[in-house]
Amino acid sequence: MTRIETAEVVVTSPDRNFVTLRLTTDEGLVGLGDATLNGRELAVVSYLRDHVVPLLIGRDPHRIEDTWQFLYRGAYWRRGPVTMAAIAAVDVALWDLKARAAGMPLYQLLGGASRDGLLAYGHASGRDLPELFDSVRDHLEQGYRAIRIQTGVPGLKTIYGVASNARSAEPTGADDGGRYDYEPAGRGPQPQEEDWDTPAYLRHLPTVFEAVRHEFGPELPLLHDGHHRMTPIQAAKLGKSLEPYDLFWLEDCTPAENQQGLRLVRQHTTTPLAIGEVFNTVWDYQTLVSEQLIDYVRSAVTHTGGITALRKILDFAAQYQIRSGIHGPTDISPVGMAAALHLDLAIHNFGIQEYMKHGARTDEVFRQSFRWEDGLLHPGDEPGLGVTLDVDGAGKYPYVQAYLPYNRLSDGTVHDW
Ligand code: GCO
Ligand code: MG
Repeated sequence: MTRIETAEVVVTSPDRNFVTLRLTTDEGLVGLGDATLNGRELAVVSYLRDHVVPLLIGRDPHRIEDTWQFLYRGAYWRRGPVTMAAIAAVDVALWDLKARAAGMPLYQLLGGASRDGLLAYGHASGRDLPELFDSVRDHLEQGYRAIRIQTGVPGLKTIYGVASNARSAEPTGADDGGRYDYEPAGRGPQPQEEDWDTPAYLRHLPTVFEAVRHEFGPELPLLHDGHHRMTPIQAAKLGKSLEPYDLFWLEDCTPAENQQGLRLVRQHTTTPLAIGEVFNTVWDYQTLVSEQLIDYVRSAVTHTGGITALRKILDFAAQYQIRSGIHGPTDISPVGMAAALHLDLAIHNFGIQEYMKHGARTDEVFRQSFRWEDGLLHPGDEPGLGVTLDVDGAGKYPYVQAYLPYNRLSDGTVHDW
C-alpha cells in the first residue's frame, strides 16, 4: 500500500497570496491542492499545518472519500470557509495524486470529457461607458465568447469590480499589458473603504446594459455581479429592469445565506440567477436548488470542500436543470482553477467557467497545462491536474498582508461588500 510521506503548506505571494498543500507519497508522486481564502489566508494555513497535516502522514492517498469524511465528520465542528478550504486542499491533492498514479488527466477519472472545450467569461469593466466599451472590445479581441459587465455609478468613487486605475498596477501583476485589473484585495495593514448607494446603482445599471446592447448587439452573452448588496425586493426590481437586455446571469443579487429571500426575487423576474461563491457546503444550497430558485451554482472547488463535495452539489443541482458556473477569479490559484476545469469538462450540467488571467509571476511559480483556444478553455492532457509548483520560485515571494475592502453608505453605515 502506498502512503503519504510528507505534507507541506506552501505560502507564496507572486502577484497575490496563495496557499497550496503539497503532498508527496512514498512512491515519489506529488499532489497539489489550493487552500487560498482571500484576506484570511493564514487561518487556513494554521488549520492545515497545526491540525490536518499530522493526520495525513502515513495515510493511504487512494482513500479519497474516506479521508474527506474523516476530516469533515472527525473535526466535529462542521462547515465554514476555513474548514472547507482546508478539506478542499487535501481532497484536490488526493485527486491529483490518484490521476498521476493512473497516468491520466484528472477529468478521465471523473468520467471522461462530456464536451470538447469550456465556455468561459472574462471581466470587462470601466468607470464610465467609453472605458467599459474599450474593455469589452479588448475581451472580444482576446477571444472571449461571454463577458461580465461592471461599471462605476455616478456619485460613487470606488466600487467593486471596477478598476480604479485604467492601467493594471501592482499587486496583481501587471506588467502583462492587461488594461483592467480589478483585483480587490489590497496589500497593506488595513482594508480599503469603498462607498455604496443601492438606489443610485438601481437607477444607473439598466442604462449601462442598454448602451452595451446597443453597441455590441443582442447575441453576446452578458453577465453581471451584484456582489450581495441588495435586499430581495431591490434584487427583484433589478432583475425585472434588466430583462430587456437578456443577461446570461445576474450573480449574488442578495446575501443568499437567507435562502428564502430568493423566493421573492424569483417570483418577480425571469433574469437567470447565479449564487454561491461564498457558500461552502451543499446545505447552503438546499432550498435554492430543491425549489429551483437559482439557475447556476457559483461555488469554487477551493471553498466547498474540493472535487468530492462540489461534484455532489452539482449532481444534486443537475436533477433540477441547474448548471455550473464555477468561481474563477484571481484569488483561485492555478491549482484551484485546474481542479475546476477538470470537473467542468467531465460533468453533464456544465454552464460556464469564470476566467481571469493570473499575473506573469504567478504563471512562473505555478506551471500550468490548460489551453485557451478560440474562447474555450481545456484542462489539457497532462497526468493529474496538470499543474506543477516551483517550490524554490514560490519561496522568493513571502506572504504579504492583504485585505478585501468593505463598504460604507453615505451616512457612514457599514454595508455588504
Ligand atoms: C467573482 C467574485 C470575486 C470576489 C473575490 C473575493 O465573481 O469573481 O465576486 O470577484 O469578489 O473572489 O475574494
Ligand atoms: Mg462574484
